[in-house]
Amino acid sequence: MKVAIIMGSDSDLNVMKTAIDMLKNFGVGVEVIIASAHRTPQKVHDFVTGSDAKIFIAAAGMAAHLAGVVASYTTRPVIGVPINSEPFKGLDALLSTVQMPGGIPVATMAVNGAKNAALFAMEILALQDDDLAKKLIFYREKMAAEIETKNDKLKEALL
Ligand code: RP5
Repeated sequence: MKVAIIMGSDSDLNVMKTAIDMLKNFGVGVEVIIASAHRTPQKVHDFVTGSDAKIFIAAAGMAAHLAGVVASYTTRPVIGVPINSEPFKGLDALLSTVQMPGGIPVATMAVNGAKNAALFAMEILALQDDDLAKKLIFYREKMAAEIETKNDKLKEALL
């Protein structure tokens, strides 16, 4: 297992499924658990300190301290995904995740930024994995080709 995804609640799975699927599609090992910084703090501690994951992705909404707490237990990279929820639409989780005090970094993605969390995790892993680096380059090329196809279709439609 290379990447561990920790979610504060099962209600975060809807967003985080994108990251899980993406990591699996790229052939990266992933473990997923639900553990809350507030509701099950001991579980967060025990999981992080016992895990062999190279990178942690922590997703939480509302007063989203999960990524910061995970980062407090490890010097491995922690990527935070603030989850959109009512009534503040993710701004609460964004600020809770991104505004870390100096010394304990969390690489914070956009609100609901599960896709970029997976990609960023793989970019870190690819520093020591040439096959994964090639897959990421291919992913970018495919994305660029899709944009060109859309551009061509737009031009045709506007002629
Ligand atoms: C956070 O509180 C979770 O990460 C979730 O985004 C939010 C709401 O949790 P539930 O009440 O849906 O379990 O800890």
